[in-house]
Amino acid sequence: MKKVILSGSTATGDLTIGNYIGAIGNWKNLQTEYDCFYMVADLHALTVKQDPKVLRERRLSFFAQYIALGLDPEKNTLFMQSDVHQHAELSWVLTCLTPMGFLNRMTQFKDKSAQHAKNINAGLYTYPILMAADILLYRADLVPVGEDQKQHLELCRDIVGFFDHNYGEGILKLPEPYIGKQGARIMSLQDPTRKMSKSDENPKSFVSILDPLKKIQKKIKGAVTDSGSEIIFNPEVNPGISNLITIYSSFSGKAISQIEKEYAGKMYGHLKVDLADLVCATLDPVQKKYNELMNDQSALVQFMSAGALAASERAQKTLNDVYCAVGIR
Ligand code: ATP
Ligand code: LTN
Repeated sequence: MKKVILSGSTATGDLTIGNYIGAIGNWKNLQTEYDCFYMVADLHALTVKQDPKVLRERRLSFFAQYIALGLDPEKNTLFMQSDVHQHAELSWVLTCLTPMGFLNRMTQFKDKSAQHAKNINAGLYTYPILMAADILLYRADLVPVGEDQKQHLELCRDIVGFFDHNYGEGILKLPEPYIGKQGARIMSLQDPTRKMSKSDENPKSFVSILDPLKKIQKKIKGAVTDSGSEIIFNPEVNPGISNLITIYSSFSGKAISQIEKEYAGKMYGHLKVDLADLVCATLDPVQKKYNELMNDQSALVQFMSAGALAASERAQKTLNDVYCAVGIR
């Protein structure tokens, strides 16, 4: 039996090279060795204000972006979170087990509530519990995420502990994080001390995988770099150029030390030009594939319903066990 993997990305904005390097690139490498469930977290998107029309269109677009980035719907179960009603149901049971004190520690809540000061809704606060339900429904062994999600995964593990203590062990599976070795955290191109985020209000801070290639060139060449001039990886001292080196290393497969050697004595501008070309060359076929998929949406819709069916079958088994354990079946 293959081990089970579950992961997802929130349906906000368009996927960025940060999401690709920190998450989806790794997911792709796992698709033959593991039984993988990858979802578009559209329920999670509701924690921040959404235009219903835009969100409706983005659901399909996100699904197409997953496939265009190399997730094979024949090898993985790709699905939309809201198509599987069990997520919201398990989330409620777990909400009733989770102490508020645990949620108070979540640093992402602090960041996001500062960012969305006019809309600090309860969903933004309880969102890590929905994320725990996402994972636990599939009895996932491993959860590949970027470093920013490690704390949420710890909370998920704590919730399993509470559940075991109250209702007995073996009903929920304790998941492990799976953090890719390299480029786990890509930083904003405008403020390299903050992570690159697809919902950042400054579009110059991220490269979206669907950005026109000319725009990508501009964004990378306009990335904020440090006052020094040497191309040396040291995020504490040179966060800007170190971030570009990390991106270069992830897209080229070259070690950071190798890149430092190749650019010894060269200017920041040299690296930026080469990096912009490399990112464009990588994303060009992705964009072509994306356009193909969006031009024939019937295939997308078919993949989506097949994914929903397979996912809900597995999810329902766990939900039944949980409902029995807590006494409502
Ligand atoms: P949002 O701006 O809506 O919070 P996001 O860009 O932070 O979105 P998520 O949907 O929260 O992206 O995350 C999807 C996956 O991408 C997660 O596994 C997350 O760890 C990873 N990820 C997000 N941002 C980065 C980043 N800058 N570097 C590396 N990995 C990232
Ligand atoms: N919270 C995640 C997206 C997400 C997720 C998940 C990741 C939702 N549910 C389950 C892994 C497992 C984020 O990256 N913001």
